[in-house]
Amino acid sequence: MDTQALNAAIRPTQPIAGQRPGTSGLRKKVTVFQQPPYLQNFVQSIFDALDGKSGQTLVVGGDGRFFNDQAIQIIVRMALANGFGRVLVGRHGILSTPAASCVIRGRRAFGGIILSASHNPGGPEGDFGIKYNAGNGGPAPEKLTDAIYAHTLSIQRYLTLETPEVDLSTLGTTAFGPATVEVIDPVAEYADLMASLFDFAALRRLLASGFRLRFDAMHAVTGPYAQELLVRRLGAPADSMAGGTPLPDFGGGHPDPNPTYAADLVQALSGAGAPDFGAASDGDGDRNMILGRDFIVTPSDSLAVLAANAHLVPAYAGGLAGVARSMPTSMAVDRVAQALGIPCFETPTGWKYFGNLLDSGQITLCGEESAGTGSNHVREKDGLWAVLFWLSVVAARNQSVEAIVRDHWRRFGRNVYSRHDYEGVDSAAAAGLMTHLRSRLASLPGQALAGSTVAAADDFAYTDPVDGSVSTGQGIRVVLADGSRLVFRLSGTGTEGATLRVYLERFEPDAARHGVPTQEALAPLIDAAESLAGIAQRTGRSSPTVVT
Ligand code: G16
Repeated sequence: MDTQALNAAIRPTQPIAGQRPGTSGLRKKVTVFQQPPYLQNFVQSIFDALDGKSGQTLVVGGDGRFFNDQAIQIIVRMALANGFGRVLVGRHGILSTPAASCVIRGRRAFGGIILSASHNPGGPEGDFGIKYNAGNGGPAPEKLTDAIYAHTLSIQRYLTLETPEVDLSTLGTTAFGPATVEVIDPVAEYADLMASLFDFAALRRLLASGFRLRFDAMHAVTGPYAQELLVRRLGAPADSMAGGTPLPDFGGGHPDPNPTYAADLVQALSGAGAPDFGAASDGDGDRNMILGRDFIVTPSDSLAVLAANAHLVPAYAGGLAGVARSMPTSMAVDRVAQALGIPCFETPTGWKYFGNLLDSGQITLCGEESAGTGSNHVREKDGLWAVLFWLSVVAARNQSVEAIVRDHWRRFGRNVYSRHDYEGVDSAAAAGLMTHLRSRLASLPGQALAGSTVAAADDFAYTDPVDGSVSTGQGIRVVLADGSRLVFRLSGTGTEGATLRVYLERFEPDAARHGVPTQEALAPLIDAAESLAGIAQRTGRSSPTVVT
């Protein structure tokens, strides 16, 4: 064990405007975080909002994007100066978001700081982000993020150590006075957790049978995790991996696993000679995309299929306590829950809203339309977990991805679903559009829309069933009598202007119509969204930036 002195110092500072955490922590351009004391102020505000941290363990890690290494150095020294007794850091400052959650829980840490802007681009001109996860391993609840924000408005000083950089390249422990910094293997504990959930022998047999997979890590954090799990432990050939080397700028790409930004993977899965299974994960490893040959699984369908097949996975063979989805996620999983006779909860967008339901044992699986699926094994959505789950279902059912989804639709009906994103919209125009929609809500019920009538329209509000906390203004929801839905909300994760998201959903019970192309099946709803919100006129956009 190396030993260094604990030379704490108090540095004066003052509030910086605009440090309000969004859907998933604070996200801004790298150039903003690089200007001292922007990062320092937010980190100190986190620590000031935490009671009882003295002598406790803090986990620190990030997705390896540009500025990750420098930010980690700043945070580790501040954590020590603020009285944490032990800081656990992934080697080179790397931890995927689900791995960080796994380590917080496994080591019974007080909490953790995760550095990532998720699926947003990286590099010197890209995005950066920071969030605090509590001792349950999950994103800080709204009460805590509100308290952190309040501290950013009154901060006057931050605490740090006057020490040289901490060596984060070597596994092991360094003492700083009474405290320690331990550099840990970022992959091992997470990989062991996965091995405890799934039947790895069955997965090895699948991969030895000639079944071919392609995993695209998009030059982001999951490269080493996928290498360990898919290649080393499960025996997939090394060339099953694409984008497996993590790069600080993600190779100039946009590490968002959707058909637009993972177009290479979609292409690789096309045609007769394509692999049987494709998957990708995002910047910090919590999102996933699943593909079969010539077939893309939508995230909402993925959640429903996993819930319907959970009994095939050892960790869930005993049954699911319940499931949950974010409000804009399609209602496909609701149908599965009904068939299984288990509760289905509808929460606001943001993984933090699943925390209490998972902690109280009311749900086992949960997911979101934004390419996130997860379970009670950690308190974050988990990209590689979803890949292993899907492979387990394929192995147990001995069917292709496409056959599994089509069978699912035949059994439960198909919730035809799409999200239209208008990115980089003028913020005032986007806010005006939402205000306009809110002003129309009361008059909508009973009106004819998209070949049906409006049954209900509201601005979604949620009361947490565990602690009673109320979250309002979570998105405009228009529900039609035929079960179709239109949802409008503004993204909480963008860093430039506003992103308007329009979510479109229509239930199709008739199997003969399950093959109708999605945008065609949704055309009346797409028109209705335009007529309700006046998107083109208010934003100047005649078509969405991204359609998923
Ligand atoms: C974050 C949250 C997710 C949420 C998503 C929504 O994802 O962790 O729970 O669904 O934001 O994003 P938006 O507000 O842009 O619709 P991530 O992967 O960015 O951390």
